[in-house]
Amino acid sequence: MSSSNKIIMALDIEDKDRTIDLTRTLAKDIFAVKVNWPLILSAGPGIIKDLSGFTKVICDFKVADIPYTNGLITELAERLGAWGIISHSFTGFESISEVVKKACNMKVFSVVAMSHPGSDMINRNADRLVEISERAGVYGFVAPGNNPETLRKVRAMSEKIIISPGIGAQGGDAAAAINDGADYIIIGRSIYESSDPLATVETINKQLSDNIKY
Ligand code: BMP
Repeated sequence: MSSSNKIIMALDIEDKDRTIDLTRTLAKDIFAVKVNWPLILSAGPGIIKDLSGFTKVICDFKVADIPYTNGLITELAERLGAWGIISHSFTGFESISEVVKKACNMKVFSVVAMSHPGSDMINRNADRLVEISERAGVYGFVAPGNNPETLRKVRAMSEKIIISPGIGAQGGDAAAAINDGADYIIIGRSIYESSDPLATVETINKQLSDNIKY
């Protein structure tokens, strides 16, 4: 539809054909798709290339290893055609730096806070994680769209792109997350489990254009 599309579609599904169909159908109304281990492990890594024919693909690999291994994972994701990659940052400056170094043209998003119950351990360190990620030169952050206080804190610390999960199935509201500082919202189940995913995306896009305050 337009470059103002703000939905990143989380494809945590295992059916390769359905994934391709969904992406083809939704591509013009979303910003990107996000692929995670359930899809990669069931459909195989070639799905990244398949989907990148329709839209941008963000590999949600939550990279969290020593710098050397992080570098290998990053190079492979780039070779498979990913537009972006999600890495953890709690592993430290050297580890996240290696992802940035090996990413070349890929955008690196660093997880600085999470959306699930029990994520307080990582969330209370969000400011340190933002600081090392900024220093490493990441493109943007992952911060929770269902936790306004933490999301606003991350937004106050940086002007970089923030992508926010936790919308719908995890209780967050799409427009509220954008108003709290997210640039894009990550949504999975409430779209792909709905009876009409395209109509659901169109409804969310309308809610966003009606309710975003700039
Ligand atoms: P759903 O809308 O179905 O809850 O999906 C959210 C997606 O965002 C999942 O792919 C999940 O792995 C991811 N995610 C999350 O839910 N919370 C986080 O803090 C970080 C994530 O990447």
